[in-house]
Amino acid sequence: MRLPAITFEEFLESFLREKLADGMISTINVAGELSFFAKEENAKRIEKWRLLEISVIKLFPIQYRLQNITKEEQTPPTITITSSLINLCEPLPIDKKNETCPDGTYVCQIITNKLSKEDKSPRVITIRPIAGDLNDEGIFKPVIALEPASNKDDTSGPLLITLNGGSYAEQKQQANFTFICNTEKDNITTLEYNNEENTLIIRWETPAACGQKILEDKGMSGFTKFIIFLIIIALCYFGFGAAYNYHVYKAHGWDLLPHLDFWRDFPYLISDVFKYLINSIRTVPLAPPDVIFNLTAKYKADTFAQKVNLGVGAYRDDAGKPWVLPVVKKVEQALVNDPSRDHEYLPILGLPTFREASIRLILGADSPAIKENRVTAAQTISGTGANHLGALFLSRFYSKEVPIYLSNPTWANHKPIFNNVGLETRNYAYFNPKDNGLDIDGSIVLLHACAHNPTGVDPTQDQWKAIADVIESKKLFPFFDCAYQGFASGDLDRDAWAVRYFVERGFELLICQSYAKNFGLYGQRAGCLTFVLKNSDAAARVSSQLAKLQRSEISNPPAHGARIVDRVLNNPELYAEWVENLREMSSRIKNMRDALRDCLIKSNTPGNWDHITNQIGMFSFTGLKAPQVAVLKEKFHIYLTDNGRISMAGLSTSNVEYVANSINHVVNNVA
Ligand code: KET
Repeated sequence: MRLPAITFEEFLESFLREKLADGMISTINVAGELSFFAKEENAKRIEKWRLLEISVIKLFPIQYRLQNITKEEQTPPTITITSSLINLCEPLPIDKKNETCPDGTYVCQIITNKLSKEDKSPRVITIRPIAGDLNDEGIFKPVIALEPASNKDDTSGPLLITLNGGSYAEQKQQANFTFICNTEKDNITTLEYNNEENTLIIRWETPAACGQKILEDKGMSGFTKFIIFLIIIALCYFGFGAAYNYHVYKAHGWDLLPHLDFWRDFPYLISDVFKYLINSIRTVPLAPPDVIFNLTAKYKADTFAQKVNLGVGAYRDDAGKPWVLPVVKKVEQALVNDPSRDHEYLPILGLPTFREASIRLILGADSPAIKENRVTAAQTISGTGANHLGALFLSRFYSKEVPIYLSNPTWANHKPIFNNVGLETRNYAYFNPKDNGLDIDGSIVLLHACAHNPTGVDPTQDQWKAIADVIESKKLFPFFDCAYQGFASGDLDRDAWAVRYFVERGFELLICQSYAKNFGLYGQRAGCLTFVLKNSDAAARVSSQLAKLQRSEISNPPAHGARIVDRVLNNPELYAEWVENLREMSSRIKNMRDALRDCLIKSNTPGNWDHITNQIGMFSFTGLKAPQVAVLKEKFHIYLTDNGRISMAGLSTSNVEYVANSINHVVNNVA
C-alpha cells in the first residue's frame, strides 16, 4: 500500500476530525520519528488507533546535525564553490562576517568565486536562503511533507521531507530531502539546485532512515518464554531459600543453598509473609487531636491561675463552674427515689414519650405534620448521634452519590460525621441572599436551625424564606442541626421558627436535636433524630429502617438523660421551671456579650466590636486571626479555637476584663 503524501499539520487535522479511512496511517512527529498506525480490530472510536508493529524511522540523529556540503565547479575564468549549510532543527549559526546565511535560516546556500585553486580569498557572489521562517516573528514552523514509499512490510524505502520557507529574489524556496536507508554509510550523495522550481534537491543516505521493526508480542516464542519463566522460578527459589537459611539458621557459604527443610517450612513462610503484609497494612497512623476537646485537655493541664477556657460550647456559671440545671437536679433526685426505676434496656428507638415530647418541642405541639401522623423519631446519642444516624440513613436511602453542603464555616465535627458514612461534603458560602447560584441540585444541605456555630449569625425570617425558595427550586434535602434551641433568642418556640416554617412549606426534612446544651446534660448523651415526611406510610417505613440501623450501631440508646428530659418535657410545671433555667443561662450569656464589648471599647481596642452583641447563641465569632489566637493561648492562657470562636459561657464577671485586655493586646501587637 502506498501512503498519501500529507503534511504533518494536515495529518493532525484529519486525525482529529476523525476523517481517516480504515487501514493504515502514518505520522512523523517533531522528533523525526515516523510511525505507522493501524486501527485496532473492532475499535469503535478513533482513539483506538494504536501504534501497529511497526516501524520507527529515527530521523532525530540527522536533524540535529549541521551539514556543510561543498560543490566545486570549473566556471572559466573562475571556479565556483557552492556551500550548502543544512540544519533541520535549529537555525544555522551566524558568524560575524556578512558572508553567511541570514538569521532564522535552516537551509542556505553560499556561492563564492575564486580565480584559481591557489586563490586563498574567494569572493561571495550570492547568499541564497532556502528554508526557514525568515519573515515575521522569526519562529520557524516546519512544514513537513511526508511521502514514504513503503507499505507496512517495507519501511526501508525512501522518505521525502520537504522544508518550505525562505525567500530569495522574491521567489519561494524549498529544500527536498530524500532519505534513503543505507546501513553502511551516512552521506549526502546528490546535491543540485533546480532553477525552475527554486528547489534544492538533496539525497541523503543514512542508517537513520532505516525502519526499525518494533516487535510485537509475537517476537518472543513460547519456548523462550517458558525458559525465562523457569529461570525466574529458579532465581526465586535460590534467592528466597538462601535468605530463609540465612535468617533462620544463620547459614553461610554452601549452606545457604535451599534444602528440604525449606519446603517443609514453605507454607509457614508464605503465611508469615502474608501476616507481615496484613500487619503493615493495618498499621494505624496517628490521628491529630480533636480541635475542640484538645483545648479542654490543654486547659485542664494548665496550672496558670487566671487561665480561661473559651473553647468547648458548654455552659458555665459566673464562677466558671459547670451548672447542673436546678430542674435537672430535682428530676434526677425524683428518679433516684423512684422505686419503679430500673436499668433495663430502652426500646431500640428510645423512650417513646421522650421522642414524642422532642417532636413537639421542635415542631410545636399543634404542628399539622404531627396531626397527620407523618413524623417519626429515634432517640440518639445526643446531637452528634442524631447527626450520625441522619447521615447514615441518607447515605443508604437518599443517595450516596450526592454531596452534602455545609455552611462555611460550620461545627468542626460536621465534615467528619458525613465523611464517615461515605458522603462527600462541600461548602456553601454562609448565607448570602444575592448568591443563590450554586449548582447543587438534588443534594443535601445542612442548616443550623438556630444559634449558628461558630458564627453566631442566624438568617432573618426573610432570609430563611429566601433560603427555603432556593432549597425548593433546587430540590435539596434540608438537614437541620438544632443543638442550641433556647440559646439563640432565649425563647424555645422562636428558636424553632425556621424548622416550623420549612415544615409549613411542605418540605420533607430531618432534624437533629441535642439536649446537651439546653438541659446541661452534656455527658448524658440525650438527643433525638426526627424525620418529617410526606405521609404516614413513609414515616412508618423510615421508622423501621431507623430501628434497623440503630440496632446495629448502638442497639438502644442510654436511658438516664432521656428520662430526665422526658419528665421535664411532659410535665407543665417542670417545663416552666426548665424555661426559667434556660432564661437564666441565656441572659448570663447576653450579659457577658455586653460586658466583653464594653471592656473592649473601654480599652480602645482597634476595630468595631458590635458583632459581639449582635451575634446570638453560645458563641461569638470574634474575627481574631490564628496568630492572635496562638498568642492568646500561649501568653495569656486563654483557650479558644483557631478560627477565633469563643464560647461566651466561658466568660464570667471575674475574667471578662482579663480576656478583653488580652484581646486588646493581641489586636494591637499581633498581625
Ligand atoms: N451540632 C452542633 C452545631 C454543635 O455545635 C454540637 C456541639 C453538636 C451538634 C453536638 O453536640 P452533642 O454534645 O453531641 O449533643 N458542639 C460543641 C461541642 C462539640 O464540639 O462536640 C462545640 O462546638 O463546642
